[in-house]
Amino acid sequence: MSRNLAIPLDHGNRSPGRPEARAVVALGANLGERHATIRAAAERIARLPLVSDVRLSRLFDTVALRVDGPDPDAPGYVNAVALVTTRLAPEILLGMLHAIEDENGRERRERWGDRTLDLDLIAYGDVASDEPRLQLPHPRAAERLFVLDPWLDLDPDAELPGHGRVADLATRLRDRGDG
Ligand code: PH2
Ligand code: MG
Ligand code: MG
Repeated sequence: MSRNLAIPLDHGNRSPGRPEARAVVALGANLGERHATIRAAAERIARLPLVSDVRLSRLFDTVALRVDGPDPDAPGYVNAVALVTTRLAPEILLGMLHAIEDENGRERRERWGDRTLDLDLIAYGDVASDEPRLQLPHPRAAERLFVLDPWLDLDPDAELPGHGRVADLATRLRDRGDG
């Protein structure tokens, strides 16, 4: 007769855990092989454990935004957004995004300096967090057309939790000649 073991037999993707959530990740690069880096990063995210789906937007060419404003003389960015379906907790997902930045030779010297790869967690479901290490939604996303435009490319009905429709935010920034 077999005994019932108290050890769960399946630690894999089907084990009960957190429900799937939809995370929004912004990708940016202004050094190196920017397009290839962005595409490879999206594929890398898709291979993370507990990530079941990744949809990557088109790639957008954007002018570098520096601390003191847009700088057309700085190396231009390629920006994109990925919609990620995952059961990773947001802080774990964020840690893995930082690890992928590091794999791509990301250096952290100067705020808003040039970078081979930047991966920002813009939203995770409706989660709101003020923790310094996990700010959700991303505090500056509503002000950045280089995040909102690729997001709209994937999902014209997207909403940024606490800020309303992404399409309306983008229209307001454009009317202001900003973003
Ligand atoms: N990211 C920054 C600073 N400036 N400018 C553009 N165009 N795109 C970015 O992704 C970007 C930026 C800090 O993360
Ligand atoms: Mg960023
Ligand atoms: Mg970043």
